[in-house]
Amino acid sequence: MRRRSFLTLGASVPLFSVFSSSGCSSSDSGPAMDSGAPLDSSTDTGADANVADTSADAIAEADVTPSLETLPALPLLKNESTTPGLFQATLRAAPIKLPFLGGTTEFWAYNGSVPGPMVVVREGDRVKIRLENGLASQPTIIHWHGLEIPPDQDGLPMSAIAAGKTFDYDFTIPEGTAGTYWYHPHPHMLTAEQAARGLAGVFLILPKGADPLPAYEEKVLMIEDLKLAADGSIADSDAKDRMNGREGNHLVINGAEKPTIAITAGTKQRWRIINACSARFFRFTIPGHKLTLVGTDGGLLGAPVEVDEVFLAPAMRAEIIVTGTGSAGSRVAVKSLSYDRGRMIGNLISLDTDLATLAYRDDAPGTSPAIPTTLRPITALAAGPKVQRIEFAEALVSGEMTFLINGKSWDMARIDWTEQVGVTTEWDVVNTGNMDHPFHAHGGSFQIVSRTIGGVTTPETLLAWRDMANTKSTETVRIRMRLPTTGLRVVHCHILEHENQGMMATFDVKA
Ligand SMILES: [Cu+2]
Repeated sequence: MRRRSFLTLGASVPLFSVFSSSGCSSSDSGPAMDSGAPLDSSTDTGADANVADTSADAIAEADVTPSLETLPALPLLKNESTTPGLFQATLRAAPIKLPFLGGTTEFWAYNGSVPGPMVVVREGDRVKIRLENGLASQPTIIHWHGLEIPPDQDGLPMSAIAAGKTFDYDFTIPEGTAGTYWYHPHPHMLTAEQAARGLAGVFLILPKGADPLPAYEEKVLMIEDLKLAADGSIADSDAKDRMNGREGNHLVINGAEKPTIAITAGTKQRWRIINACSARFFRFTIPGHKLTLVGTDGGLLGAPVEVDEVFLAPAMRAEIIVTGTGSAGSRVAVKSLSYDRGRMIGNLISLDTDLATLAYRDDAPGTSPAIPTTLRPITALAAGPKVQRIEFAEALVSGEMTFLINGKSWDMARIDWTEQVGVTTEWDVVNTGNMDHPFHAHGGSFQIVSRTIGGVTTPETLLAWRDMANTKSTETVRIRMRLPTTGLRVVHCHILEHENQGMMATFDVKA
């Protein structure tokens, strides 16, 4: 089986890649996802049935570009069920030592892999995943970021389990929610540390019916930000990290630093990009290439939009079509452009950064089907019966910076406001602070209606399902959200250090 040779090859070229401890074992890794074929169903339990056979390609690339690593495939979380429509698996969070940057780093990982294994399920599937907390002493819980599932399955801090305990998730994937999601820990005041130490993974929902997009070659790009100390260990967060949000010294995609992504001239590829960083804001672009935005946090758009760049605040996702307009054998940097996210300790301006290399294969140019002009219907939500104000603030309290929502630090025992199930709610997310705060709501998807800054209101022109909305200093973002289930939900800033320090609020969705 050639996938094994690919992973073995990867392990023998230890440049920057983080590998699964079980990476050479085909039984654990499942089908490779750096795929030359479209993704296939979760309910397929045959480990090899959908193996994307790009290993020969990977070997050729490694031969010609020894200084850059091919984008690693994400391991798949293997479905242990043989029942159609049921996905059953275990995720164990535990410390593990993995080779990285020529040394060894202790990560905290799901099933020994950084990023964690990718979950691939289908709309309508029942998902039964057991979480085992193998961490030495901390409680943990998994939040399925963006999934529209009941509050007791959502992984709220209130659901955290102690070290050594297990939590059995059991939920059904709602129809109409196909898209690119992810999972990460959410225990009170410990989310930032656990994510920084490696606990996060991709969660893909495939459509139940036919995919509106043709079967382009697919890539999943999980961008993470690792901060290593001089000895190769994951660095502890310092005061600056807690104030600004933690930025690391190694941006990695699927565990590889500045990997090479192969494309055949003339063809199109579908990229699913996940910003899993705590405080990195990307203006994702490929110079000389038009990108086609086809999806956001909550799945496909109504129609594709041609763009020069894609903005990804922390926790945001995008699906784009990359059209290989370059020539065979050429290479171009995949970049993030400079971005100013305000002021806290210093001015928070990131410079142009190379994220990866798009490398055109030497083979003969190919072709791909055209991108459909429409993808799926999205109906704009109507205005709600009230407008709830949700205000992000930074405040000095007793000489210490605190991060607040509506003037309060999160309290697990407090309900901050109520909503009514089945009624669209309208929220004004107001940023009175000095820096960007990326807003996240649990429990489903919302639509951005408008943005107001400097007294000027700009209607949002892109009708899209999201669970993230970035707010800039002094900006108000109006959103509308559907609330399909009752129970407690939270909203918070997705700079995880801010969430840790209280920038979170609880609302109760009443029957
Ligand atoms: Cu924040």
